[in-house]
Amino acid sequence: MRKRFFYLLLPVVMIWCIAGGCQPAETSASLDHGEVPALYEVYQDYFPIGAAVNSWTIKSHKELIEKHFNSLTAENEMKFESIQPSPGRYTFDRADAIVELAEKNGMLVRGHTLVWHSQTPAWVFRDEEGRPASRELLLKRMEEHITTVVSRYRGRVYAWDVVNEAVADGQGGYLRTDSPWYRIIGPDYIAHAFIFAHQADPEAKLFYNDYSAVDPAKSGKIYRLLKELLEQGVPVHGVGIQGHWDIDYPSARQVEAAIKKYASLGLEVQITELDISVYPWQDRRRLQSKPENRLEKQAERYRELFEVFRRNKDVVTGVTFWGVADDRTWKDNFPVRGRKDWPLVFDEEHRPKAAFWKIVDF
Ligand code: HAH
Repeated sequence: MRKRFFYLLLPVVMIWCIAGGCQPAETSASLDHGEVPALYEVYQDYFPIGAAVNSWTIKSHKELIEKHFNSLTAENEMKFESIQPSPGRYTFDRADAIVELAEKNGMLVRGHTLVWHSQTPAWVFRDEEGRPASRELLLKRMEEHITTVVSRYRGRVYAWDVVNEAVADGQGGYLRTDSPWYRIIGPDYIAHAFIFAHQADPEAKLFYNDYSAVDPAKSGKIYRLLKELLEQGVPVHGVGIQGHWDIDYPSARQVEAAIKKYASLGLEVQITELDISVYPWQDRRRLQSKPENRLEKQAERYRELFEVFRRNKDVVTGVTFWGVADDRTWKDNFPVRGRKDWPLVFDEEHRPKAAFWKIVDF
């Protein structure tokens, strides 16, 4: 009886197969490459591979996160406004959930970020009467915040972006003067932040993190800042090059030059927020559908950049993507609100993109 059923079904299956039904799904990944390797395993001999995650993606992108990454950064959940929204009220739940996911999977955690001009509540910079806080008050708040947060994650967060984006953009002066930290405390707020963090966790690696960190003008200023901090004996161990780049910019040579320049100070270098937009920076237009030609170009950019990272593995101690997959990325709102972008190496269906294969086939 069972045998007869088999013979009846056989021609049906054969016709279905000839018609293409038993071919693997039409993704470039499974057509060209078969098994998808775990990204972090491919880079085992180079550096940890990280992703920025948030309270939603640790659920919606759990499978990808657990398979491909061995380092996590909280996209927003460890920022000042998330952790201490009002004076003395610390809300660690969402940050804890990310750290717990990492620990469950034996992943590293990068802490992001302790002192930044953005995503910091207004109360931080005001006194009880609503007047601008004094230098003393703000330093006290900085110390308390850093001590509380860094101590809580001592031994669990291995590296901190202690200060984020303190240097002025290309045309501007040296340090960013529109930061309330700078305006109220003065330029030594940066050194203080590192010292407080080091006291709270002497084992943690402490980073200065910034964007445009491979531009000649800005990298000169970042280099100067780091050199001055080191000369003053401030505990700074590395520089985070954010890596919010695009299909035209910057060149691989420029990236390599900046890595070598920072490393010449004896610092570690990490790429902390990597994504490659399909839109050149000046371009504010919207693409309505997925731009296949630009995705090819993007894949090529990823290839040449990872070649640089691998070649400099003695100083490059981590590469983190700013997101997991193209269905959910901050670039969908930056710099043009509501404009779709496709900056990562996994697509909207969580499948590996051409860019993924370019960085694993070497
Ligand atoms: C980064 N800034 C921040 O470090 C990160 O915390 C945030 O989630 C996204 C990007 C990049 C940046 C910006 O916020 C504003 C202007 C230029 C670059």
